Amino acid sequence: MLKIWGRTNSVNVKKVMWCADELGLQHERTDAGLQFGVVNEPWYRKMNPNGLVPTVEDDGLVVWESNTIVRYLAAKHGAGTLRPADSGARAARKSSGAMRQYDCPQGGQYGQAIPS
Ligand SMILES: N[C@@H](CCC(=O)N[C@@H](CS)C(=O)NCC(=O)O)C(=O)O
Repeated sequence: MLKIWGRTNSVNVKKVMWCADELGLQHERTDAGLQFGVVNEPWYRKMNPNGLVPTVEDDGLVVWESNTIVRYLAAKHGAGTLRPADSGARAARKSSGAMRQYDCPQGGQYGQAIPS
């Protein structure tokens, strides 16, 4: 089952939860970040070296950076819905910024490469 780490009052975590719900994916979420801690635990830092939320684990694959997670889930589960079959429509969606990143002010960013 898809595992999500992150507190629900984080917009970046909400984005991933929205995506999982839209795709009808069963998932298990664990509070992490701010008052919940967790993000500075060595095992968490091994998954997400930025020490931020969200992070997900899916069948052994760890993915972090909310937009990367959304693109990964859409690519895996969203054919014809969140991932349009037509490459032109996909390009238009990217151009529109529909999945544009929301960066929290404290966020240090560097991403992972997941083919779209
Ligand atoms: N670019 C990152 C930003 C992640 C980020 O800044 N997350 C914030 C919450 S919105 C965070 O982890 N803050 C520290 C904390 O909650 O402990 C992403 O999109 O995932």
